Formats: sequence, C-alpha cells, structure tokens
Amino acid sequence: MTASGSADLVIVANRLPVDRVVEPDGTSSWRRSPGGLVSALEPVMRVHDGAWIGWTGGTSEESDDLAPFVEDGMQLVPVPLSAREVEEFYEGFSNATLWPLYHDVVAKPLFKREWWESYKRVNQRFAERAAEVAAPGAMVWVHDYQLQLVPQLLRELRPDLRIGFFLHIPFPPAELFSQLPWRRAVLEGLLGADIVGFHLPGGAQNFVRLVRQRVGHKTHRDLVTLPDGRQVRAAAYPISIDAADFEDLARSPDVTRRAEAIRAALGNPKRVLLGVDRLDYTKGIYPRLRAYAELVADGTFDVEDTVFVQVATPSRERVDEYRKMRDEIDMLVGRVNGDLGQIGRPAISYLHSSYPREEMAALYRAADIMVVTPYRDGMNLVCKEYVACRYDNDGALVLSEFAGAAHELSQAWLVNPYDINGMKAAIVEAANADPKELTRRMKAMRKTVAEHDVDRWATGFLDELDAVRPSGRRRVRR
Ligand code: GDG
Repeated sequence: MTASGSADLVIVANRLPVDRVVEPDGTSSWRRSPGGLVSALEPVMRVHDGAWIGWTGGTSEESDDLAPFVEDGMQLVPVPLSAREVEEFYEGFSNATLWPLYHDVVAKPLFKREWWESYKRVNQRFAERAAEVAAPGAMVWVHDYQLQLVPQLLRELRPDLRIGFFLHIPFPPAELFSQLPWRRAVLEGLLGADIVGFHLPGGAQNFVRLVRQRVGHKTHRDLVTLPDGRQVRAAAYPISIDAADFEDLARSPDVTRRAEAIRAALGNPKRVLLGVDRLDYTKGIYPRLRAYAELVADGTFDVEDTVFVQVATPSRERVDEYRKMRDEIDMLVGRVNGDLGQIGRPAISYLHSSYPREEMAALYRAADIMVVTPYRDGMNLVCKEYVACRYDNDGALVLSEFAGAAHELSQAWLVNPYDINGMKAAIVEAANADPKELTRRMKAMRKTVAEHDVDRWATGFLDELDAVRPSGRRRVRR
C-alpha cells in the first residue's frame, strides 16, 4: 500500500483542465481549458480538498517541469507522456483502437499489441499518481476510455479508496466489444471501481452482460458481485451542460451583437443552418452536408437566401483516419460550392477552426436550424448548448437518434444519419415548421436541459460514490 496524500476528492482524466500557453518571449503559463467537465467539477473540487490528475498535452521530451502545482485554486498533478507514448497510448490505443470500436466500428479499429503494452504502462502511471495524492478513504473519480485500467490498478495500491469511473463515450454491445483481444483485462480494469457510470442505461446493460459472459461474475440487474463479496454498480448518469451559464452568455449584449453581425456577414439570409462538431468521423458531417447539397441541387433551398454554416474543430490530426476524413470533407465542400454556389453565396460556409465560447454562443443564436447527425455519440453536448441559447423558444433541432441526447431531447426532429432521404425530409420539415410548432418543441427541450444540468450530473454521481462504505465489502443499497 502506497503512502497517502491529502486530497479528499481526486479527479483522474486524460487531460488536465488547463492548457499551457507560451508567450512570445518564451515564458509559459497555464490557462483554464474551456469545457463543461472543468466547470462542473470546480465547485466540488473546492468544497472537498480536491486534486486533478492528468496529462498536460505536451511530451516529456519537451518539458520537464512536471511537479504538481496550484492553478486557479485547484491542485493539479501532471502525468508525463513521452512522444512514443503519445503515439502508442493516446493516438494509437485510445484513438485508433478504442474510439472506433466503441463507436459502432464506424471506422475499422486497429489492434496492435505494442499499443496495448503502452496503454497498460500509462494507466499504471496514472494509478500511481492517484494513489500518492488521495487522502485515506478519499473519493477518486476516473474519467473515460483512455483510463479504463486505472480503477483496478488503483484499488490494488489503495484498497481504502472509493473509486468511481465514468465513460464519456458509448459502451458497445457484446458483439462488437468482443473483438478486442484484451477484452477481459479491460472489463476487470473497470471492475476495480465501486460505481461504473455510462450516459445511457443501454451502456450499463452491455457492460453487465459482458462481465457475466466474459469474466463469469454473478450479476443481478445493475449489480456485479465479485468473488470477495465486493459489489460494483453499473448505472446511467447522462451528462449535460451548465445551461444557465450558456443562456446568460447568449443573452449578453456582446453575443447578441455578434449573432447579428454573423447573419449580416452571411448576407442576411432568410435561413441559416448550422453544424458544430469536432472534425471526427463519428459525427456524420459528410452525410449531413450531402443531404443539404441535394436539397440545394434540387431547388428546395436557394443559395440566395439559405446557407449552411459548418464549423469543424480540428481534432486528432495525426491519426490517419482523421486525415482521410478531412480530405473527403474538403473535397465534398469544394465540389458542392463549385457546383452550386454563386459569387458571395456559397452553399456551405465551411470553417475548419476553433473559436471562443462567446463565438459558439453567437453562432447558436444566429442559426435557425441546428443539424446534429452523429453516426454514434455518447451524449453530444452541442445540441444541448443550442437549446440552452434559444431563450426565445425559437429555432429547430435536427438530431440523430444515435446520439445519447436523443433519449432526452425527443422533441427534436430525430433522424437516422444513414438515411439521406430521411434526413432531407426532416430538414425540410424543420425549415417549414410553423412558429407555434417550433415553440412547443423548443420549450419542452429547454425544460429538460434546464432541469438536468451538469451540476446535477456531477453531484448525482458523487453523492452515490460518497454513500459507498470506505473499504467496505458491500456498498450501501439505494
Ligand atoms: C465526448 C463524447 C459527450 C467544439 N468546438 C469548439 C468548442 N466545442 C465544444 C462544444 C461542446 C464540446 O466542445 C463538444 O462536446 P460533444 O459532446 O459535442 O462531443 P465530444 O467532444 O465528442 O465529447 C460526447 C462528451 O464527451 C461529454 O461526455 O457528450 O458524446 O464524444 O461543448 O461546444 N468549444 C469552443 N470552441 C470550439 O471551436 N469554445
């Protein structure tokens, strides 16, 4: 057993909640990264004596100042990754094996034994850091697919801890998960937690079924009983956004002015459609733009008064599949605009760039129809952000039924992204819907997003973890 530290709550995530900014004079500082997870966890981090363990985003060859530090009142503990580990653990096993495997095999997962070795090594390092900083009986909350072995590795080092795990991406059905050569080790890694959280009940059910099939433990509903009597609970905790904060931002004079300026820059069209995604093959950007292009080609929409704005935030640019997809989308947009655009009137206004939050809110305010069409998405926060920004109860949401959010936002125009004609029909319906219908749908969605915000998600999970008896063999029943 490792000597313990002083943090009562430890967050373990692939990335630290800060980015390194290098000034022109070569000095560097840290800036809090935007993102829901940080804002959701910050208040709880302050109440508890909290620490956050994660990778800085650089390589250990580039920088060696990796001692723990305090930033913005949070204790941050960097975990170093070498350039080779970035390639094998992060770009390789995390993003070229697990990411496609867990997203319906939308792209072919690559199984490489050296990547798995690197994944195990890096997970061990994260577990060791967590074991060092956690106070006796502390709660440790491990996040996401990059760190699935940490719960078990950490429990071996520190059996006194209460360990929670949350998966931000879908957990696949047994038929797909079983392709993974290291499937049993991953399941056992997760079983080190007291609570394993997913966005949807379906993910929890997939997990429990796999544990029964592949590990052979006894299961009953959402509970797994290990041979030593310890119980692990698998359940759904759908993540959300800070809805009130987004609405405040959307209402601010600056964002309101910027939304008007965006529409003016687009030529004050009658209709603006919007897509905002990390440039990722799971997000269904290609079929969405194809569906839209067909609607322009057949005259349903006219570039004179309608435009599709697609923001594609650069992502994982060193992974082959991402480069390939970027080329495909570049080509599609070029062809569509070449064939259908007019001077000053592209069919698709395509932005391969990332923007500050204020600009995102202004885009959401400027858009009449938000089109979110992932082939598979754990939750999808973009659609919730759009809803939070539509305080006039206007605007339409076209949403893939394969996004976790579709389970909550059932008043959206739900579509199957594999069905181009179906998507076209839904976009046209949304475009022609009368204002009363839009209001009815948006009001209902806004209620859902306001009531189920990210604070409820974080406190909901942590309250349950808190109720687990420290080092107890059996958790307190609900
Ligand atoms: C994973 C799961 C799950 C995007 N571009 C910019 C920017 N963003 C922000 C959005 C939104 C977030 O990034 C993206 O979140 P999503 O949920 O849509 O998608 P993933 O990144 O794939 O997230 C997903 C999520 O984890 C949480 O559990 O919902 O299913 O895949 O907040 O606004 N923000 C700024 N500039 C950009 O250019 N500021």
